[in-house]
Amino acid sequence: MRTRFKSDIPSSEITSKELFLSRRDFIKTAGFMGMGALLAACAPSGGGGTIPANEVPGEAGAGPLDVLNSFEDITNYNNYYEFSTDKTAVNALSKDFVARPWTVEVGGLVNKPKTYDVDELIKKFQPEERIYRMRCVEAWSMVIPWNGFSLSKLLNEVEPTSKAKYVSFESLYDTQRYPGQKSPFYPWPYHEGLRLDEAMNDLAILATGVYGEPLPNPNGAPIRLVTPWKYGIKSIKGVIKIELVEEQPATLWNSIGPNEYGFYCNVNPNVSHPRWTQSSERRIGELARRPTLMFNGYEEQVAHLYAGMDLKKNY
Ligand SMILES: Nc1nc2c(c(=O)[nH]1)N[C@H]1C(S)=C(S)[C@@H](COP(=O)(O)O)O[C@H]1N2
Ligand SMILES: [Mo]
Repeated sequence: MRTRFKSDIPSSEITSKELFLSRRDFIKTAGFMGMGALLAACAPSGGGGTIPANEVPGEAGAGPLDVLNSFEDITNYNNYYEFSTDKTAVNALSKDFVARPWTVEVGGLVNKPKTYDVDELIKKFQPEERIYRMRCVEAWSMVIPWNGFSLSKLLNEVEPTSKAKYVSFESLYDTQRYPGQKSPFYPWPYHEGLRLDEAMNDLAILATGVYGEPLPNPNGAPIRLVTPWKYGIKSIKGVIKIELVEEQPATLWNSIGPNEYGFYCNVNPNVSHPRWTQSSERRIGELARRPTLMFNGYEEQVAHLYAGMDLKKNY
């Protein structure tokens, strides 16, 4: 079990020694919990969720406590339409998916385009642990200990040209391996996009693992994007292609429902989805709803990216 830990919460945000110490305790516990969750494969759902992950100082000083979700939670309640639109069916339907060999093509407006084998990426960029909140646009959330590396490391390697303004991501298209891609209702393959400065923010990672295990099939094996300040929709799974482009790229959800899903998809409790509120959420494993935080609680790290923008228009 790995012991290295890199938190998404910078030490500058840690407001007291007490909080720092509780986080240090958590760091030790996290490794243990990871192991426990993996060994206790038949633990009830939510069984891993008893250890405080981190306390995020909110506007009033302290937000609600975050608790790490169990491996079972994280791999049994998944949006992955390539397999199914039923979140509880994805695990079983993805059981036989073979995620290797797998290549990721990185190109477009770059000086050094290259197609990487996924294991080459893992070796080269040395995934670290990143514990992030994941907030789905459907208003449920989890806390997930990813293993991954900053997307910026890969982008720097291929050297975007001065013309590159956006990053476009594409998932695998393979109707033999993804039964859900037989559905004519979605413009496959799944595609997503970020502005280049968003993509370069250190919080944006390519995840290749969960709880120190290779990325499970329901979570987008072998490699997926994670942008924790945005709705989960943006965190595209099963990535095969990353392209630097000049114009804002189309995204699957924006092309299906432009009035419901914008390009940005930043978590924003003040901007409702046309059909439901985004001001609160259901954390998997908890009974009461909790308030949704601006930028999912990562305001300090990302708010500057949107300075001067009307976040109601650019939803
Ligand atoms: N390729 C692909 N990526 C995807 C999706 C999908 O259906 N296909 N669903 C998205 C949505 S809506 C969410 S909430 C997250 C869920 O990630 P998780 O199952 O690892 O929690 O994946 C995102 N990435
Ligand atoms: Mo989602």
